[in-house]
Amino acid sequence: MPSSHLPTLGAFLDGRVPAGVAAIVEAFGDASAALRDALATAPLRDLLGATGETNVQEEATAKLDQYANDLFHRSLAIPGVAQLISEEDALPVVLGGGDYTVCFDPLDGSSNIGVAPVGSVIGIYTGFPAGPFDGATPVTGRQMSVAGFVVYGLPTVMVLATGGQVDGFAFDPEDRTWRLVFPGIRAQRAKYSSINWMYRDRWSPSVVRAVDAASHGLRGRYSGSMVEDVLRVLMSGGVFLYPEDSASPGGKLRMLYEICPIGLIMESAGGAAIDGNRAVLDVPVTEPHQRGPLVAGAVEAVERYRLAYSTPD
Ligand code: AFP
Repeated sequence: MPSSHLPTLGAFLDGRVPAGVAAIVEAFGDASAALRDALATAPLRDLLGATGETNVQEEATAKLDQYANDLFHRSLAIPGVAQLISEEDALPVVLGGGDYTVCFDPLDGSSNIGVAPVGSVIGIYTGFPAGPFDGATPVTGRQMSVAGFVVYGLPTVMVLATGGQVDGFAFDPEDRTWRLVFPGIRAQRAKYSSINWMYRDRWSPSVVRAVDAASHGLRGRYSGSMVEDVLRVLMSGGVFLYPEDSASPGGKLRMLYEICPIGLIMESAGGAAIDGNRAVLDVPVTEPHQRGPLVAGAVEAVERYRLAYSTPD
């Protein structure tokens, strides 16, 4: 059955966000659709494996990381975009005048390429100082007007936070459109806890206490792709946790293009997202690749984490 009865992404955005923002979201949608095709045929197109290079995060760059980064750069370099900040680039790429700074993770969950769903994440910010972002003037996630992520699963789903609301779209390969399929997503009561339990011996006593409190009575699910776990948290109820640990004392995930977009989506869906104490959207960011802890999901589970985390040892 054709999906033509369902609103398209363009129709949904029309009048809901400024035209400049709508153009960026549509460009993100187009690049994601093209990446979906590349992922679906990667073994046939010699797109699996590593490039032999490492990125600014000192991670081995997968061929698809590079492919995705080039694709998003080409698609997002449009009028109105002042600069692009990508997980794969050491420095922000300044494009010129414009109101928007677009931060993105072109391929989230690289360790799952070819074996499990991966994704892409975007945050559209306003009010960044001119020129390449160097943190002289801190920014926060509250400066985002739109945040979104795509999960390249079956179906391929895009989740968007616009104007304090969260909606889900599915990609229709027949007419290559994004269609509104999950309007007004609301965070549910927690059922699942998503965390890498293998790191337990790296956690401080307060993190151990807080993780146990947040996860109490929940079932475990962890994929290694933040976007897949967060989609489950949104659609089925739960909490996603990546706390600081002895290997990543400041946290592993990155603020501008992982943590803050998830924070805006979770808060807009009636959930919560903290760094252990405060909302991640209130954390000052002073570096393009600043890292931080993240606990995001159902309010009751996040609150259990915060209370246990702040209880003295
Ligand atoms: P990669 O994109 O480098 O694979 O990292 C994925 C990620 O940022 C996030 O998507 C996962 O939730 C998390 O890292 C997985 O990290 P661990 O392998 O340390 O559990």
